[in-house]
Amino acid sequence: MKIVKAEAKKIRYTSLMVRDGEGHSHPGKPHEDSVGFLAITCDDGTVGYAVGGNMNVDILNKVVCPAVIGEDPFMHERIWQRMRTWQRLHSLFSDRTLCALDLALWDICGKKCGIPVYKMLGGYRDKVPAYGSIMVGDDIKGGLDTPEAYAAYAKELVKRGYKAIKLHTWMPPIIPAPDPKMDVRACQLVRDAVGPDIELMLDPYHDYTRQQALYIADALNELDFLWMEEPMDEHSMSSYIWLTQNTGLQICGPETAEGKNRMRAEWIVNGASDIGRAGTEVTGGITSVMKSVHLYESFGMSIELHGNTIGNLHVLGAMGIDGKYFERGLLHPLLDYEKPKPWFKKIYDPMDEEGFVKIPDGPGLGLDFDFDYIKENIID
Ligand code: LLH
Ligand code: MG
Repeated sequence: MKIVKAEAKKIRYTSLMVRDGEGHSHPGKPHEDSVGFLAITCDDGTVGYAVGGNMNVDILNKVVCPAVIGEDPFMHERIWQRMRTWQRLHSLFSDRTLCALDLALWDICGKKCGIPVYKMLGGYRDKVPAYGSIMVGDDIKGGLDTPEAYAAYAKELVKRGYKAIKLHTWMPPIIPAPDPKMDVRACQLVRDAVGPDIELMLDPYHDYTRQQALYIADALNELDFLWMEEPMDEHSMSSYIWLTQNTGLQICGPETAEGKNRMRAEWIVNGASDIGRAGTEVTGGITSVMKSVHLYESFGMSIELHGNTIGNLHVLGAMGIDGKYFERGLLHPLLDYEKPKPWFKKIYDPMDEEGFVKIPDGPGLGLDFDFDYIKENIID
């Protein structure tokens, strides 16, 4: 089996999300936007797809797609390793772009074998509990503008079936300066609103000082939070070692630090977090996350995956270690998470009333595309 065609394009759509100056997403006025779409075709007609995830369409078409023509998609590890080394000098070739290639290749392999990707990886479970991941705070009336607004929304999420909730709190430019006290107040009110049986986590401003991070961690420990993630710049591993040693709260990470499984190995041997973290978009696809999963397992650690990606769902279905949750979100009172993006016929992560998401049962990634929409809205 050989790859005969590989091409990335963009799909036009109406977005309801805007990004602030620091890149955080919030609800906004409807406007035209586009999303990347990669299709890889084999000589027997099997096609693998990846969509979104901030893939760089230009790098895919100039660097990646020409390199995979003629390759056997089942020699997947070889392709991934080769592309990984190419990232060094192709400075715009991000892990998110590598992830798009990786997903399309896994999709092909699963489709060819007629089974879902999580079973190709070695299946462990067919559903996973989800947590509601609340969007970064804002200044929108009826949105997430106050600690009280978080508490009211958290109550709604519990009614919807969530057994665990994570807050992302306020960050510049929404507020002039990050505010640890406001973060703790929101966490306190959410704990009061949902009671002791809901698991809670916090992902605050990502550039606090050690003292600010410790103040929040100790307060959250009193509130019986499960973990805090990325309260400081992850390039300072020493700061994470210091925080992990000084607080009783579990620290989860690294999330955005570059270096895939190798950076995670450094964090493990240095004791820089209690819970590991990786994700298909931030660490270069399913292939990469599985390496981290096995790494954490070998050190007796659990790992929590970043983001609501289709790839993460399949990895979660193949994880025999304690990686408890699928991150469902980002959720916001003014947005309808249950509505599929226009290029899909249905969402891939519907959640039942008990708070579980079923792993799509394929074949391949099991994505249900609306090809009529895609055809009409593809940008050539
Ligand atoms: O900063 C943000 O907008 C969020 O933290 C976002 O990156 C989110 O995906 C995250 O970190 N989840 O864990
Ligand atoms: Mg995070």
